[in-house]
Formats: sequence, structure tokens, C-alpha cells
Amino acid sequence: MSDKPFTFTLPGTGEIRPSRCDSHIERCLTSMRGMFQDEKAYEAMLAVEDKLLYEVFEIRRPEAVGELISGISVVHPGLVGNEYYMTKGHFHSVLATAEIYYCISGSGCMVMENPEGECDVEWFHPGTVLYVAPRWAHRSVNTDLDHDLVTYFVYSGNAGHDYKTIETYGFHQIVMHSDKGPVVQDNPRWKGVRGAM
Ligand code: S6P
Ligand code: ZN
Repeated sequence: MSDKPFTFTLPGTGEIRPSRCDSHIERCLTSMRGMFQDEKAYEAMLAVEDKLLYEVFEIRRPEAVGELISGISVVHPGLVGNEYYMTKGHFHSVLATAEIYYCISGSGCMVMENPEGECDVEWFHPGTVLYVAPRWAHRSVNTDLDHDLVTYFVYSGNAGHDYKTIETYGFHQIVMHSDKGPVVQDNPRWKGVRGAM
């Protein structure tokens, strides 16, 4: 990997690919087993098609202190039962590493929590910059049922990803669709001991 400076361009509205991309990850329904509230709806959808829920295009850099890894996250529109398509979500393995998200197009939110169980949900609209403070787990949710949620993210090269904690416990909060729009609720399926995480 070159150590020289470089440039690339972000996707415009209606596009999802940056002009430079070293890795492209696609996450389908199968990789989100157990994460949605409505298991019957999940299994019924999966029986028809293993739908693509979200994609990540990364501009890779060495996973080292001082480096910055960035890329584009695209959460497609849709529902599993009454729950919006979303990312798996994770803590960073090096908990004390922050992340910046910039919303290019679409709308939605970031569901966040820290290991003490404090929760926060911040909303994305085109132009929104979100600072995910160190120690906060984060999950992107697309609350627009007609358009992709496209964000640009930047995080420390050495951050790493801890998926297991969220896979084991879930997030404390969920975002559900209603006639009046998105509603943030406590997660009835959260598997930890309240106040202990
Ligand atoms: C990495 C950063 C994003 C996410 C992406 C997909 O630290 O937060 O690149 O990886 O939005 O989410 P997830 O939870 O499947 O990695
Ligand atoms: Zn992250």
C-alpha cells in the first residue's frame, strides 16, 4: 500500500460507489440472523430471497495507529416485519477510538450505546455530520423506505471491530416503523442485565 497522499471523490446523490474502492462488503439477511425483532417475518423473507440489506465500500489503509480508514456505507430501504433495515452494529475493539459519519443522501439514524448502558440516537439528513464518541457502539438505520441511506465514515486504522457484544446482547434501543414514522423503543429482546452493561 502506497504511503503517498491520494484523492478520491464521494458518490453524488443517487450513486453509491466512491471513485476509489479497495474492498466491497455485502451483507444479506443471512448474516443478520437473530438481530431483528420479528423472527417469523425474518424467516418468511429469507425463504423467498436472501435480500441484500447493506453494502460497505472501503478505502483501505493499514490497520495501524495513525492511519485513517474511510469508506461509504449504504443501507438499502426496507423492513423486516416493522423494523427498518440496519447494520449489524459494533463496538470498536480498541474502545477508545471515535468515528465520524457524514450523511451524503437519504435519511435515517445512528443507534448508539456505551458499555455503561447509556443510549443515544442521532438523526441523519444530507449534510449531517455525526461524531461517534470513543466507547460508543453504533448501528446505522435507514428510516426512508424509498431511498438508500448513504454515509461516508472515517475511523482510526487500529480501531478493529467487536461484533460479538452486540450479537450476544443486542442494542438497548430499536427503531421501528409506524404510521407516524420511525419510533425509538426499548428493545424487549435485549439480553443483558439492565444496569449491568
Ligand atoms: C466501521 C464503520 C463502518 C461500518 C459499516 C457497516 O468502523 O463503523 O464502516 O462497518 O457501516 O456496519 P457494521 O456494523 O456491519 O460493521
Ligand atoms: Zn465503527
